[in-house]
Amino acid sequence: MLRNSKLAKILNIKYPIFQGGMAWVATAELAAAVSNAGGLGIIGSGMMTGELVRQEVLKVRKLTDKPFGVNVILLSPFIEEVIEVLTELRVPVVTTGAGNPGPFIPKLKAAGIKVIPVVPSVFLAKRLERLGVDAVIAEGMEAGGHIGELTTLVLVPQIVDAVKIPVIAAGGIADGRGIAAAFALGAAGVQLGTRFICTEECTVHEAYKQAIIKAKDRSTVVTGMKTGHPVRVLKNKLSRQFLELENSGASKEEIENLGVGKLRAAAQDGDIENGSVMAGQIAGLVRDIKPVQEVIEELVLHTEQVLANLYQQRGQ
Ligand code: TUI
Repeated sequence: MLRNSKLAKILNIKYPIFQGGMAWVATAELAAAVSNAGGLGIIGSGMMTGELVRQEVLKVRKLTDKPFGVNVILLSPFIEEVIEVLTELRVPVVTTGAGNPGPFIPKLKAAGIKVIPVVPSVFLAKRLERLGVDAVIAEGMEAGGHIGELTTLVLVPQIVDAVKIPVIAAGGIADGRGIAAAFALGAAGVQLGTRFICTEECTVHEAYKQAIIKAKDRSTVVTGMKTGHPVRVLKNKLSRQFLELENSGASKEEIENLGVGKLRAAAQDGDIENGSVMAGQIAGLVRDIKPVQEVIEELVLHTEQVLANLYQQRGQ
């Protein structure tokens, strides 16, 4: 499954393991390390300008000759110019988040780019399949950052049944058990975010990594439920301020303003009390910081062990 994956073959990678394209966190260094280790490294372009995205793509190309991806956030004010740059540079894969990428699909496909959007529902998965995307990432609300409503366990099999293109499972996966479970649900691959933050090659501030290492099962919370932009973060002073403001009946604008610049504060400056420390519910399972290559090798071996044990335990 991991070693003879059809999806991996289509993408010209070794294992169908994607690294989530996390804004401010997934830089060229992390993406290149994941691609060099046989997965699909993905640059998180977040709210970058076209020019900054160009520099990051040129950097990743210096660090690896393997395929890589760039994630774009459809809420970005620079989305048009970013798509322009990615088309010009003919990056191998574009993943999308936080919206419907429909209008950009023809342009990206015409440049020979594989388009793989994150979808939070069966409806959007079917619609984007009709528009010609190559695969979809079904991301459950266990994930960190901007999320949908459904959990991975219910979302993945429903999307698998609704489309013919490959489905990549995301949200709540950080080890071989999670990967084996995703395959059991019919996924062709997996995407992990939180696990890859705690790697040596990830350039995020050390305090951000330590906050994830310290996290337990109930350490995350969802803010922004009332603004229509729900975001999962580690509980801290900022998340408490968010929830207070939301419960006080403040306007959408006031609530959104509280978030401005806060991901950068956490990721770059290491302000893990007043910054937005986006992480998934699986943070409690992440206990160490290791080189990317070790993480990927361990994931592959662990998945194979879990699957083999499942067969041996038949009849239990
Ligand atoms: O996109 C993510 N995770 C993110 S985006 C993000 S935004 C950001 N915030 C502050 C600074 C920098 C960046 C943080 N984390 N995950 C993928 C994802 N996409 N989750 C949910 C969705 C989604 C939601 C609605 C995808 C499509 C969608 O469509 C609605 C529609 O318009 O049909």
